Amino acid sequence: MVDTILNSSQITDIHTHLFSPAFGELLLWGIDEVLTYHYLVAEYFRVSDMPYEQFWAMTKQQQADAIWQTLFIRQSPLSEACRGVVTVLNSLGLDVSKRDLQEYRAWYAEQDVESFVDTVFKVAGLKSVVMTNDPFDPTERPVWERNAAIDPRFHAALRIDPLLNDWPNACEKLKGWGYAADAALSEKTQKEVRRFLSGWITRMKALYMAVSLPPDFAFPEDLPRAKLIEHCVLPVAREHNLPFAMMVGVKRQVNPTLKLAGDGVDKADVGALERLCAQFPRNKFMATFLSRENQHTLSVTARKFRNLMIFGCWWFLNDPSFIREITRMRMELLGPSFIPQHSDARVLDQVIYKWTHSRALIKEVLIEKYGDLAASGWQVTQEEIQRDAEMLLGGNFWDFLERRL
Ligand code: HDL
Ligand code: ZN
Repeated sequence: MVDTILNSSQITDIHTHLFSPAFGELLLWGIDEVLTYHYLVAEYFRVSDMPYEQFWAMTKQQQADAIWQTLFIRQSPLSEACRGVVTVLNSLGLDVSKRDLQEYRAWYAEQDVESFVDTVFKVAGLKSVVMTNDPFDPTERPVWERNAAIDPRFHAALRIDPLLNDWPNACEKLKGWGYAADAALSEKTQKEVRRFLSGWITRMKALYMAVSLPPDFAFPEDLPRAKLIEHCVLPVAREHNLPFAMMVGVKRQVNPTLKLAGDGVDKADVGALERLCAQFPRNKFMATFLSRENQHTLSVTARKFRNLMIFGCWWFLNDPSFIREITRMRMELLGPSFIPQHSDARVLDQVIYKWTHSRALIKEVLIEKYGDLAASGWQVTQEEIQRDAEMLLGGNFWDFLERRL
């Protein structure tokens, strides 16, 4: 019964890097994009001595060929990212026993993006996804400015890394867009930043504001970031009643030659989040941490603050061994009052594997926990399982957006 319900419940994928077809080339899809996902690029360079610049000079297809030969033919695709490619191909009805990349390319060549979106949402069991939308991105910004028609299954999240993590440059950009901003972050500038944020939330119909933060993120801290969070982000979040999502622990560009694949991880201070939740009880916070070592503290912190919704097994934690461990721990500490997963998909096809794999693991934990209850005479009903599944796979997110603290 749990199996059927978990497999049939529709998902809201609360953090992705996907774009609706209206964003044109920003929407990545197809086998060559799947194979050149930065997770696979990092794994490719572990076993290839090809000079970095030679790889980056190749076409997308040549890069995909190199990755296919190296990670799928010369060795078994045993990593989670490689396994994911196999799951995608198999779920789309392609014959993986043939290991014939040309045949897969030929199949993809017959697909069109609009119907492929429908196919992928259906196969992955998605109701909707939340994009990552950056008004500082020169490719994305014009799409918003021309009010393009966006597929209603694709919701927006206002991503503000440049504003918070690179204030001097962001300040110059704001000035160029007509905001009266000064690097000293005067009261007047704070007001202008609030106007900027509020305007983009309205334009995008953003469901939340998000930022990724380094392992040494602190609050309070004597940096523009803390001032911007306290005097700009949080007041605007309260005004629009939307959460501020913090994704903490990424060490950007530990190996810049890997480009997007060059980021690393380190343990961060959950205390910064704890102090924000305590100091701003009327703000709603979403949080995910990148380091496995932070997960228990994060779950305990979520027990202390009803204005904190923790989510996902992010990036280097989006692997079965960690998803199992973290979801079990969260269920034991929080009951079903958390968001177990987001896909973080960059390529549309990936939601198929990221959700096929995670659904199975969430199901496994639920079966175990329902079994524990049954051992004490508490037999869950089909309706109760359906309710719990819907909470975990999207309901908790939408309810948290509605809550007014
Ligand atoms: O900052 C983020 O949102 C991360 O998810 C990065 O985009 C990262 O490159 C990624 O795609 N992780 O899965
Ligand atoms: Zn992401």
